Amino acid sequence: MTVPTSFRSGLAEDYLQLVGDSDEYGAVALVTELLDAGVAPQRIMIDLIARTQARVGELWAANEWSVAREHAATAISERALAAVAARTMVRPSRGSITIACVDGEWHALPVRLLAEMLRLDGWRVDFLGANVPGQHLVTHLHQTGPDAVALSCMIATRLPRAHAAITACRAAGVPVIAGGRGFGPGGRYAQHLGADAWAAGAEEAVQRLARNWPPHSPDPQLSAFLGDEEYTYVVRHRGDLIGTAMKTLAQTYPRLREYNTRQLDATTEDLSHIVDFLAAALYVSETQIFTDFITWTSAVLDARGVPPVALRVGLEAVRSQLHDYPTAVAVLNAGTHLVK
Ligand code: B12
Repeated sequence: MTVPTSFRSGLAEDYLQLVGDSDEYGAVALVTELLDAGVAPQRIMIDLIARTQARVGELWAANEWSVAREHAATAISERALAAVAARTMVRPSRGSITIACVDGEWHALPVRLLAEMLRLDGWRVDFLGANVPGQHLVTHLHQTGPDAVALSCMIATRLPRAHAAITACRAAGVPVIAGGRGFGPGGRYAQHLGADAWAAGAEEAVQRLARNWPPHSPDPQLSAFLGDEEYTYVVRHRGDLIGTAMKTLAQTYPRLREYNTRQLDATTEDLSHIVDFLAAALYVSETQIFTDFITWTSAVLDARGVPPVALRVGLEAVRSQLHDYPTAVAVLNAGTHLVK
């Protein structure tokens, strides 16, 4: 049998088409054929399934695929991943690792992929999935005593919860490896929040955990600003900030009065994201959390035909309520400058 070193041309497009057409059997058959042809399961997971998911995200962001189509494609990729995993059992030869998404984090597929990659490398994996509340995670760690915990945060708004979970895991004596794009470029915020290690993706995590684990980490150098007064104010008044901003928008952005219920709901969600990303930026003292979010939101709104002025007045409607909070105002200003 010849072992292909790369996929045939057009394979990625075929797989994208299958998940986009909700063809679950076709997608499972395709990955099974690849395994039968001798392709390494790791390559199928990383180069086909993960890469396609990134493409699905781009298609959703560009408004070419609906949310429903993205959900269906993701559900099929979960099945394809499960099919690969079911056919590649490995006897555990390393320690045990608990894998979880932090509280409020719903991106379970990236960590499912991480789990399967670590299993293939000989780890005994305890996979807890999406949205694991910190105190339940710690109770579980006390009951099971793993050698490591892998925490995922894909959206920066979950960083305060990630910090609580990291702190609690370390206090329970279990070292933490963090990952997911929520931890910022190069995992900068993971270090800031006290994680013992960080990895960009599953392959790097496999390597990182295979050597030098448990790590010898000094006490983390936490920022003095974590959870300061401004952060506390924004979080405590989240509902009021969003509600008042909606009322202000009705005055300052006349088009809002013609919005249907769906558009009004979407606007409320956008304002919620503004407040939540602002809170995360204040928590970690990193304006970039907010400016990255504004860059991303601008592109998403643009693809949906929403003019930049709508985002600008939304930002102003939040800022006008925060006069007494100079850091919050500075962060909002940095975001507003990016809206063309
Ligand atoms: C599917 C999906 C969803 C699904 C998730 C379902 C599921 N079962 O996972 C649902 C519908 C729930 C969802 C919701 C949202 N999503 Co979403 N989602 C995606 C999508 C399309 C694919 C995710 C995926 O499977 N990726 C495949 C994996 C393999 O990608 P990966 O990141 O390379 O994974 C590696 C690393 O992240 C790393 N890693 C991850 N965790 C960990 C942990 C450790 C310890 C380590 C070491 C490594 C590690 O290892 C992984 C494997 O190599 C992405 C697009 C994308 N590019 O990923 C958007 C995306 C992540 N989502 C996004 C957004 C905005 C959201 C929402 C806020 C949307 C909304 N308006 O509600 C919500 C937030 C929900 C929440 N609070 O968690 C944005 C994030 C943008 C940003 N600002 O950062 C993205 C990038 C889409 C986009 N192009 O804009 N989403």
